[in-house]
This record gives sequence, structure tokens and C-alpha cells, in this order.
Amino acid sequence: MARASNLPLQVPSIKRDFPIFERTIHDKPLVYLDSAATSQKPRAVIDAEADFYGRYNANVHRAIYELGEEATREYEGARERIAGFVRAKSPNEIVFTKSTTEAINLVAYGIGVKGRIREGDEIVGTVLEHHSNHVPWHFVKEHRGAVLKYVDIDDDGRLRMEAYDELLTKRTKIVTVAHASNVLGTINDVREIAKRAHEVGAVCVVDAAQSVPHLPVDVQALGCDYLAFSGHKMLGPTGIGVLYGREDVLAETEPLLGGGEMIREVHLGTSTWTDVPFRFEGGTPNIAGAIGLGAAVDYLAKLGMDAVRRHEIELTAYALEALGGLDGVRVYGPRDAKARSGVVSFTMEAAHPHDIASILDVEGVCIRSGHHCAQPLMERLNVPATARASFYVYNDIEDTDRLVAGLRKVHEVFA
Ligand code: 7TS
Repeated sequence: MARASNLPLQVPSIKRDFPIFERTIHDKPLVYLDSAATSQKPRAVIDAEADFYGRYNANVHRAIYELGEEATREYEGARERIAGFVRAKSPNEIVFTKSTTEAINLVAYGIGVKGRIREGDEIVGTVLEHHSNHVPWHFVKEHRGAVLKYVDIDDDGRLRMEAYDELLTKRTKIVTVAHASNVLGTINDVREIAKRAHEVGAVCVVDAAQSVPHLPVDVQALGCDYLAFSGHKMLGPTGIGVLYGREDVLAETEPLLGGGEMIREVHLGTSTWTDVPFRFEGGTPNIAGAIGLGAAVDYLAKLGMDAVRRHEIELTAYALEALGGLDGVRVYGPRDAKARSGVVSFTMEAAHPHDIASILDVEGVCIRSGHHCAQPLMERLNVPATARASFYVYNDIEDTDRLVAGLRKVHEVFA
């Protein structure tokens, strides 16, 4: 069993980098177990944003004065570091968006609604997706008459790969999948999913909102065509996200936002667009957010994503065992911590997930409860909601012990 002393990351010193851990919740030290919703921010990220506004605030890609050049240099520098972080071939494959949600909508619009999808073409998703990777495809169905199909899960919460094979046809044009489930934690075999998608001539779109923050991601090794993630779940600011797209597929993708900075020429009634990735970044971008995300990536790279991953496996294994030992608690998702990210969803016989979360809050422990924007998965699991604890680099064994102590209180109140 893991102990604080042999965790891969030095949590006490990491915690000192996050100002929020200086505060208390209901007079108790803060135990933050909701990083799957949004992560906390280290001082380096907060300072990077403040530094932009305080020292070199100017718009990017247009000013020829020093201030504007500095802002552009930092903004593009962040793009380069993010490209390196996910092993993209070139920074041109990194599009800044406001979130994973916007990134997936960009793809659904750019290759679906406005792209080459015809009536009867098929899009394969899965039952474990977040709403952000469901609803944009509903738009494609409504606008283009696409047929949506979904890969089911087994009792362990893993995708049924044989069912996936059966869904693929020569009409499959898009396969879309979460790299890691925000409810079950399941890490899906994206490399194999992408390979089989390509065999029938489909593109593979990956929702990596829950993987890029938590494990080493190499877009070239995964072999996917598009991959979306959010800054705020990986120690970065809110309002900044990323769409990775292979350069050739981005060149075939229609832009979502028309406006300034994305054009080559505009005439009355017509326009042509500039190169990728800038054609997808119409309007003044979230400059401070991109720079803040660059600082977050530096912070994570310094910890080492292999160490981050090993840390979360230790914490998850410990939590699975501790929660599994509690009376009336049911844990969802793969039993093997190595098959999942640091997300542990559970229900208690005696109490509704919202009651669990409220009692834990009084104990200073933040967890999420509800459907986690995954209603189709809730329907599949046949539960209205779950409670969910999710771990990150600033969590340790003691946090899980505080969670378990809180759950014992819930049991006392409701049993
Ligand atoms: N995809 C997955 C797998 C997610 O977990 C989330 C957010 C999103 C997409 C959307 O990200 P956004 O940054 O565009 O909002 N997931 C959660 C969650 O689990 N609890 O709150 C937000």
C-alpha cells in the first residue's frame, strides 16, 4: 500500500507552489479532490498571466512596436512549448481555442456541418463520452443527416473493442473517443482505435481533456488526427484550450469563426483565409491564457509527466482499496489502477451523491457529485448520479484518508 513517503511526487513542496492551499474551508485545511472539473493553479501560472497584463500587454500578430512583438513572441512561444508537450510535429498543428468544448465543436463544424459529411455517413462515438463529445456530433446529425453509433462498455467500464469493430463500415467517416473517461477513469486504447478507424478511411478525433493533464501524451504515437484539451484542467487558466490537428487534416478543415486575423484577403462579399493554425483563431485571442498555459506546461514538464502518472496510479490504487473496504460503497470503472486515470466515481447505498458532497464539504473535502456531464453514461450505468473524487499532483495519501473519514461520517448520518 502506498505511503506518503514513497509517492513519486513531493507533495508538501508542490503544495507550497499553490496559493490556494494557504486557505481553509470551514476552518479545516483544504482537501481538493475535484481536479477533473478544474485544477488549482500554481503561482508560476498566476504570475505569468499577471506579468503579461502588467509588463507587456499588447495585441498579437499586428503591432510592429516592441510591446506587440514581445506579446507575440510569448504567445507563439507558448504554442511551441505546448506542441512539444504533446509531441506534435510542428507548432502549426496547435490551435488555441477557449476550451475542449470549443475545440471539438470546431472539428464537428469544420469537417461535419460545413465539411464533407453526406446523408447516411456514419460517426462512431462511445457511451462514456462527456457531453462536449456528444452534442457537437448531434449538430452534424441534424445538419447533414449523419448516422451516430456508439461503442458500448463492459462491466469493468472498458470499451468493448469487438463491438467497435462491428460498428465500423465503409460509411464510417469519423470516430471520436475520450482518451480517459471523466467518470470511470478508463483509459481507452486510442492508438488501436485510431488504427482501425484509418483502416476504413475515417478520421479519429480524441477528447483528451482528462488525459493530457495526467499522463504523457504523444499525438504521433497515438496516430490520431485531432486531439482536444483544456488549459484549466492542467494547472493553466480558464478560457484557453487547444485543438491539435495534423497539418494535412487541419488544411482540410473549415474555420468556425470568421473575422480579423484569420483572413488572407477580404473583399465586399468574399474572403480567403490565411494558413493554419491562424485561420482557426479569428479575433483577438486569449493571449494571457495562452501564456499562462505555457507556464503550466513548463511546470508539468519539470515535474515530469511519467512521475505525474505514477503518482496518480499510486493514489488511485490506494483510494480504490480504501473505498472498496467501506460498507455500502460501490466504486465504478476498471479495478486495475493502471487501466485508469486518477478519477474515482462511487455511490453509497445510504446517501445521494449530493448529500455525500455536502457533508464532505463541511469536512473541508471538495468532491463533485452529479451526472458529470455524462448523462448517456449514467443511463448506461443505470444510476442518476455518482460522487467523484479526482486526484492531481498536489494530492497525497492523507487526502484520501480525509475523504474516507468524511465518508464514515456520511455513513453515521444516513445509516
Ligand atoms: N471532455 C471531457 C472528458 C471532460 O471531462 C470535460 C470537462 C470536457 C470535455 C469539457 O471541458 P471544458 O474545459 O470544455 O469544459 N469535464 C468536467 C468534469 O468532469 N467536471 O466538470 C467538468
